Amino acid sequence: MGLLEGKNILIMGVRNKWSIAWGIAQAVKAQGGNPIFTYLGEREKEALIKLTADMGEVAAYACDVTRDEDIDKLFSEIKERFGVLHGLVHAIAFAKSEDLQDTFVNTSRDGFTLAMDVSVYSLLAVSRRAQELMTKGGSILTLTYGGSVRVSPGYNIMGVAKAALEASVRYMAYELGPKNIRVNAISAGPIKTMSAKGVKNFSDILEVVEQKAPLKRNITLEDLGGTAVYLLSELSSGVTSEIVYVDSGYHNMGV
Ligand code: NAD
Ligand code: IMJ
Repeated sequence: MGLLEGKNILIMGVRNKWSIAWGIAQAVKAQGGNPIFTYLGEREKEALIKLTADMGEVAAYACDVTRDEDIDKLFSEIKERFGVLHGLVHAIAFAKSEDLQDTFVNTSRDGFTLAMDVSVYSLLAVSRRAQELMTKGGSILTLTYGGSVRVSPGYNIMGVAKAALEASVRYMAYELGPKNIRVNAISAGPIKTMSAKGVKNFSDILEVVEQKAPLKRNITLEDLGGTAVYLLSELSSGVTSEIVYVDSGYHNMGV
């Protein structure tokens, strides 16, 4: 028996085979869970079809989280087809690339709003609908980065967005706890995905982790998948409002 046998788990944020959401989806599937996917646009749809080719029949829905109509449609389709939802994985973030290059103080009002909308508000927007379908309790999981609590040069507005995301996890955990819906975040160490592409000196960052972190290596999609399964399953039944670091222990090091 798998740890997620018979559980319907909505996974938002698969873009390609390097995506953290894809690593989590594979781990969910391996534990007998039923992943339900969303994708952003046609390009992502193609990639998702290829990736899930050997998973048998999988449900996949288009959803741009900046559009309320997309989110409403998604949850009415899930309600009709599956009835109950047990888990939700939110692995979505976006900021304008110029806001990840220029200095933080120069962030435009537009750029600030967009990053907060896609990377933070979307968690509330989808969780509000998801809770209605989590009639047997549930587990909501999002992805954050240590740039929320320490300065990671260039992370800029995303650091501020992740701080707001982590605070949102705590407020939502408090509000949804009475319904036995848990809300947690994984704070992942740096990992080479499309969202890390173009980050200045990313390979230097990976090297620093390898040298300094207790585990002396970078994290993998399998590391993230394992912790995600734990947080989505009954193994973590007493855990909510937590920011769980999966970063080889890097965040606990001093000089
Ligand atoms: P990724 O690029 O594979 O995933 C990001 C996803 O966000 C993509 O699937 C993209 O389609 C989706 N997205 C962007 N705008 C959207 C919108 N408007 N509506 C719906 N979906 C939208 O990169 P990833 O690294 O797997 O990122 C997943 C999460 O992990 C993000 O929250 C990221 O901040 C977080 N994270 C990444 C790292 C890292 O080093 N890669 C570290 C810690 C946390
Ligand atoms: C992103 C920017 C700057 C420094 C960074 C990152 N470091 C790491 C990341 C050190 C690890 C990756 N990360 C944790 C993210 O959350 C990335 C989010 C992101 C990335 C892009 C790149 C392309 C784009 N918009 C983006 N929006 C959000 O146009």
